[in-house]
Amino acid sequence: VGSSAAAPAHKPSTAKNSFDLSDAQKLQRLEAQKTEKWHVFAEGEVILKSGFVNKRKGLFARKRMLLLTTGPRLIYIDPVQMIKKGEIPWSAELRAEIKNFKIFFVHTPNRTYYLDDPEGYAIQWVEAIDNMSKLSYGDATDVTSS
Ligand code: 4IP
Repeated sequence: VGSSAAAPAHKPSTAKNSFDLSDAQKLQRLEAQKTEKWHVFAEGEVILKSGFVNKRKGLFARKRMLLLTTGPRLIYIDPVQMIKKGEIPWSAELRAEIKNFKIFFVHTPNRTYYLDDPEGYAIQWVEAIDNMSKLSYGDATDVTSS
């Protein structure tokens, strides 16, 4: 595969937080993830956060496994049928909003996703999504490398 010769370029670590993985970390995490139940849905990406949420649409809510992966992507799965039901489309406009410890929203230009984490970790979801958004699209105040 050898392209640009020897120099094992001493790249400084550019990791800015736990979501900003180096290529080596990514490979390592992917390898470890292979045995996990949700790995097949991650489509080659590293799963950074996963958990059950109720996704409300209209009158009803559906229980889904939500995966935040590198990419970034937000994938939701029907955990009974074990099929991917969809994905929240990520863009620079995507915003997460906390309503209370269980309920959070993900705003996209065309739709707001109403999500509820029955275990009460909504804040962790919002922080994780915001982190990922900053890493991917900038607008970081405290995401400085040095
Ligand atoms: C469905 O309601 C589910 O909430 C779907 O979620 C949702 O699709 C459908 O919205 C909605 O009509 P019922 O199961 O009560 O019919 P899921 O795909 O997770 O099963 P998405 O994926 O878009 O939230 P529409 O508008 O997409 O059809």
